[in-house]
Amino acid sequence: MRLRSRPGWRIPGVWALRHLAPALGILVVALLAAGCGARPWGPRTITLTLTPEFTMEPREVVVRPGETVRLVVVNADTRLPHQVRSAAKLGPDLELEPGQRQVLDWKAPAEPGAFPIWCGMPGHRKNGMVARVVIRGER
Ligand SMILES: [Cu+2]
Repeated sequence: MRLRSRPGWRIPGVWALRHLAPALGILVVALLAAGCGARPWGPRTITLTLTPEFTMEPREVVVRPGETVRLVVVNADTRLPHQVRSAAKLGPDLELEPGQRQVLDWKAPAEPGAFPIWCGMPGHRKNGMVARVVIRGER
């Protein structure tokens, strides 16, 4: 008696569907995920987190000259208020209550440069509550 393969496996179209559909699904998901990072309809979002360990995360924020970004500042400390201060040219000073979150659309200066930002609460800057905003790249 001859062994017969299952009918579905003989038809190339069905084979292709069975084998390629999952791969296509992954590709579509990957493209969608990538698309979310570079939304053409709004500024990209940068999250700056103020931590109970007296740090700012990330330590460095890189933006293009004149770029507008949606800045989400999160005070992840549930006990203490923290601040984000900088040279006046960079932007407004912020103060966040414990657990508070502020969202602002912020436009980077037009000239390249590097600016420190820090928490102005007594002793916090000295304890490492600092970061750097770097403006570089194409306008
Ligand atoms: Cu602080």
